[in-house]
Amino acid sequence: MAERTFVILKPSCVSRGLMGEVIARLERKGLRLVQAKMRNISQEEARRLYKVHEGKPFFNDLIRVITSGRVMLMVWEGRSAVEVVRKLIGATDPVKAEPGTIRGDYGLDITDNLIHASDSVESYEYEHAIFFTREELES
Ligand code: FUP
Repeated sequence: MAERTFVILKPSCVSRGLMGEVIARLERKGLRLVQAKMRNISQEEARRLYKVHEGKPFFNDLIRVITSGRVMLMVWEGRSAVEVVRKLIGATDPVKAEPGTIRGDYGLDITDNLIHASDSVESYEYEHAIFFTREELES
């Protein structure tokens, strides 16, 4: 099975009408969208997702941003999907992200940086299981 990665289009990406743009970029690269759903994330889910950032100065802002509206939860598949999607989204801080990357082209705020993507296969395993059941991800 090709590698999979977990992606969230954050509330600002949805409300600014950038979903199609982002999905098109991942599709054009050759990645396959395995599953997607739109809904709000609960406080509890957000705290599980960002557990590694607990106690950091930006943690509360991060939870506020990700729970502030509907998000698009997605699983993508393809060769080295984790690394490829991280490259396409760009550096965490949109000011530092290269032009041509998603954050580099559409963002300015470091916390509200449009998109989340797993940074390793281990992160994918942990993150996707918060939001998707095994049945939902059967090919
Ligand atoms: P990334 O994997 O690129 O999303 O970045 P991190 O895992 O380092 O951070 C997770 C989220 O925390 C980022 F999407 C935005 C937020 N963050 C800040 O708000 N300030 C920081 O200095 C670092 C991260």
